Amino acid sequence: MKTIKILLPFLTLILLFGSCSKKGKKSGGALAGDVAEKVYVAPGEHDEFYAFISGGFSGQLSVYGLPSGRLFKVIPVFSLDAEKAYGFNEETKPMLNTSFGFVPWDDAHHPDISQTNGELDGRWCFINGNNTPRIARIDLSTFETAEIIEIPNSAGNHSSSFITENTEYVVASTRFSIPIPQKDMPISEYKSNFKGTMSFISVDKETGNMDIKFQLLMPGFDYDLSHPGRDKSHGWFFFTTYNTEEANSLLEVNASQNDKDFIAAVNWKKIEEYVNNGGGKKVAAKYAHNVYNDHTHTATSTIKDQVVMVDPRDVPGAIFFLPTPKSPHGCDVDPSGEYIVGSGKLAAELTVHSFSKMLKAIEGKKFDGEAYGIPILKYDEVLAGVVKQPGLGPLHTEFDGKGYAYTTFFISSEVVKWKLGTWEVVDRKPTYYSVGHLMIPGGNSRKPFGKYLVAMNKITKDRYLPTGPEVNQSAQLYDISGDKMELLLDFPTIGEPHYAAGCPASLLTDKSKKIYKLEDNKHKYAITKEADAKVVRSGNEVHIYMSMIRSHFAPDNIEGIQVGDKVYFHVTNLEQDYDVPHGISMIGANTSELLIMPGQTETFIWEPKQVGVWPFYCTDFCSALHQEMQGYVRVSPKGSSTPISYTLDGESTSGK
Ligand SMILES: [Cu+2]
Repeated sequence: MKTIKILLPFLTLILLFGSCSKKGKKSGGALAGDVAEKVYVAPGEHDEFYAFISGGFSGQLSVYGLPSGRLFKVIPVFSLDAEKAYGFNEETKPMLNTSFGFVPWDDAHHPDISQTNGELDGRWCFINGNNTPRIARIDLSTFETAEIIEIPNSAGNHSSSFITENTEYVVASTRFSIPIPQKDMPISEYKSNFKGTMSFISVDKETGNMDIKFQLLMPGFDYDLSHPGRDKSHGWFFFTTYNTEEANSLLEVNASQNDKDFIAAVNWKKIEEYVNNGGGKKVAAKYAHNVYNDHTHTATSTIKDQVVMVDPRDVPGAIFFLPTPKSPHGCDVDPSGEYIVGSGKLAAELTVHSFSKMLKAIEGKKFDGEAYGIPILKYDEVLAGVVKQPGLGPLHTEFDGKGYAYTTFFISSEVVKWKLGTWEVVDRKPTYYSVGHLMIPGGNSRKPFGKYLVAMNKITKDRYLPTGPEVNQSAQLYDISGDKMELLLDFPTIGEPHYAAGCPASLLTDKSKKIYKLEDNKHKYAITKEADAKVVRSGNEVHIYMSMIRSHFAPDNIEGIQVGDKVYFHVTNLEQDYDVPHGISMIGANTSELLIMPGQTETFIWEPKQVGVWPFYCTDFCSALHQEMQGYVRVSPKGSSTPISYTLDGESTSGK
C-alpha cells in the first residue's frame, strides 16, 4: 500500500510530462494500434462527414472530409481567389463591394449551417466577415458564395454568424463599440457614448435571401460570441460580453477589472413582434447587399440606406444580463436548450446558467441593479452549476447529444469532457497546442452527431515538417464515441481556423450540383452553341462572345483588335459533363485565368498595350488535347484599318 502511495505521484509526473519528452519524435506513439484504421478512408471511398473550417485572415472557408482530414475545396467568400477567379472576373467583383468601396479581403470567423426544427438541414452555410462587417451565405448545393450583406453600425463583427433553429435569423453582433451614428469625437469619451449593436438578419425560407430586420442599440461593451436558444429556449439568443468596464485603452488590464461580465439574454421573438407592430426607429445607414444569380452567373450589388434600430429600453422585458465570470468568450447552449455555458477566459470555474431558472428569476424580478436600463439578474438565481477546476482559459463548449459537454482550454492546452447536470469532469486530453475552438458535427443543434471532435489549434510548433518560420495551423481529430476521448489525427488547415461547422456527408451529397444547365444560362453575353460565337466592336470596346469545349475555343483566331481597346472576353463553357471545367488565360491580362464550370459564362477584360499577335490558352487540363486548346489575337496600332474578323470552325468570318 505504501509503495503505491509513493509511486502514484511519480506515475502522475510521468503521465504529465510523458508527451513533452517525446517532442520532435512521433508523439503518436501513445496512440492505440487501431487508430490508423479509424481515419483511413480507402481510395475511392468517401468520408462520413463534411467539416467547414473557417480560414480566418484568408477570408475563405475550407471544406474537409472527416475522419480523413482531406481537403476538398477552398470556398472563396470575402477574399479574392486566384484559383477560381472569384473577385477577379467581372461577374463576382460586385460580391466584394461595400459601403467603403471594393474590399477584396476580410477575416472570416464563424461558419454555421442552416437548421430546420433545430436540426441541420444542409441548405446553406453562413459565415461572418469580422473586419469590414459582413455576413455571407454559401449555397451548399454549389459550394459557392451566393450572397453577402454588409452590417452597418458595426465594428469587429465577431459574435456572428449564428442562426436560430429554423434559420429565421442569422445573428451578428459587434466586438468593438463605436459612436452610432459614426461621428468625429474624442476617444476618451468612450464610456456611455460608444455603443454596440446586435443585428438580426432575416433569412427567406425559400431563397435564403438576407435582409436586416432590426438592430438593437446596446451598451458599449464588447460582444464576443453568441448562440441561439433551442428547443425550450427557442426565441431567445445569448451573447457573451467582456469589457463591461467600458475601457478604451490597455484593455488587457482595464477590461479585466470586473469580477463578472455578462451574458446578454435577448428575447428576439418579443422584439420581432414589437418591430412587426411598427416599433423601432428607421435610421439612415449605408450598406451593400450583394447577390449572385445562378442563372445570369452574375452578381449584383445594391447599396441600401436605412435600418430599423431598436432601443432596448423601449421593449421592457426583452433583454436581461446574466452575470458571468470573467471576460467570457464562448456562449454555448446545450441540445435541450436548458443550459447556457459561459466560458470565462480568466475564471477558475466554468459557469453554466439555467434557462428555466432565468425565466423564474425574471418573473420574480430577482434583479441586482441594471446597466443602461437593462436589468441584471441575480447570479445565484440563474446559476445551474459550475464545473470546478476544469482547466485554464476555457474558450468554447460543444455537446455530443449524450449528456456530455466538451470544452477547450487555451492555456492548459486541452479538451475537457464533463457531464451536464452533475458538472463533473470525466476525461481530459491534451491538444498540440493551445486549442481555440472545437467542433462536433451538429454540436450547435438539437441533434449533435457525437462521434468525432475537431480541435482547432493556434500553435503547431513541432507537429509537422518545418517550413521556415511559419508552420500551418493545425486541427486535431478525436474519437468521442467511447467513454474516453482518443486522439486520431493531425491535419493542417488553411489560414487561421477560428471555428467550424460539420454535418453528415449524406445531408449534402445527393443535392450537390453537377453542372449548370446551358439552357438555363441567362448571362447577357452567353452563347449556347459555337455557331453563335462572334466579335462585336462598339467604339473602343470589343466584346468577344466565346465558347469553349474539348478541346478548342470558338473563335480561336481574332483580328482587328487595336492598342487602346478594352476587350471583353465573355467565355461560356459549353460542356454538360460533370467535372469538366475549362480555364482561359490571356497574355498581359490582369486576370491570369478564369475557371469556368460547365454551362457557366465568365468575363475578363484585356487591354492590349502592344502591337503583335498574342496567344491565349486553356488553363485547366481538360483532355488529352488540352495542350492544343489555344488561340491568337492580332493587335494592330490604334486607328488601323484592319477589320474585325475571326475564325469559326476553321473558316474566317468578318465581324461587326
Ligand atoms: Cu480546356
